Amino acid sequence: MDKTEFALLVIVLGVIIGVPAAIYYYEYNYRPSNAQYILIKGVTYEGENLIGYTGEKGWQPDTITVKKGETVRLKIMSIDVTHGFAITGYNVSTGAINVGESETVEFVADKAGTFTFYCTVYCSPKHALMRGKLIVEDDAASPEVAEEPEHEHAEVPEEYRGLANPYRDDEQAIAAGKVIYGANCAVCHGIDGVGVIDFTDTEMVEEMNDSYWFWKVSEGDIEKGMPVWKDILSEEERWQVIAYEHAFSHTG
Ligand code: HEC
Ligand SMILES: [Cu+2]
Repeated sequence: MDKTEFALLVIVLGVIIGVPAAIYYYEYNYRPSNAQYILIKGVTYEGENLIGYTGEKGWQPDTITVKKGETVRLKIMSIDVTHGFAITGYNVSTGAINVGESETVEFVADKAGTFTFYCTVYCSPKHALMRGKLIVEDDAASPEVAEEPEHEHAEVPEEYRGLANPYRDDEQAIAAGKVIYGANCAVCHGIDGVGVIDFTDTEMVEEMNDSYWFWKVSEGDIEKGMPVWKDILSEEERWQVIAYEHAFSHTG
């Protein structure tokens, strides 16, 4: 092989290997994806073990806004301790994410509205505060239509009818309910009872009788993102937490 032949070979090989490599590199790193890409960092509120970290706590950012129909790609990163990420109303959940690691989830924002995202791993005593909002805007809808949908209360099924809360105004039970609420419910319903719905709204709360509360808390509402509690909380605990939730609309 003389010098010219060798040079030619190098060029040919360079093209054969280089072109696909360049295309792959471009596709992977630069090609404008039509997915809306958002990085969300999880930082626990009890950050004593966070040497050198001076940023904000909780989910960063804690509000994300996308357009209806858009493909959304979220990269969730645990900054300090293990967190998990899920969105109510959307079938999005990462499972546990170890410190310094990240998980990427992709979904199509096909439902307009405001959805709560929250931490699924107990990360500190303030775990319940680890939540944020996904706002899916619907450009097509007029402002009136985009307003909060009418909040309707479905009919209680037979097996849950005619129940009465044995602890309605029982101070001790309400105190016990407060603890249960903080650990299990506040993540979506808010420490102050204002979250996915407003438990301080007396009119709305009055529409729900004890049977209704007990049914909803026991069986949940998977469609809307309310978990099932009957296998997690005893009957007594469910009534206690209901007694506590009820107090939001009477003391506030
Ligand atoms: C993962 C988030 C999440 C958690 C945790 C959660 N809820 Fe809910 N809950 C929801 C959603 C979403 C709804 C439906 C809101 C709606 O009707 O628009 C709901 C609805 C309810 C309702 C019915 C309200 C109505 O008007 O129909 C009750 C009662 C309720 N939750 C109680 C609880 C209690 C008690 C706990 C804790 C044991 C709890 N929730 C924990 C998300 C959650
Ligand atoms: Cu957490």
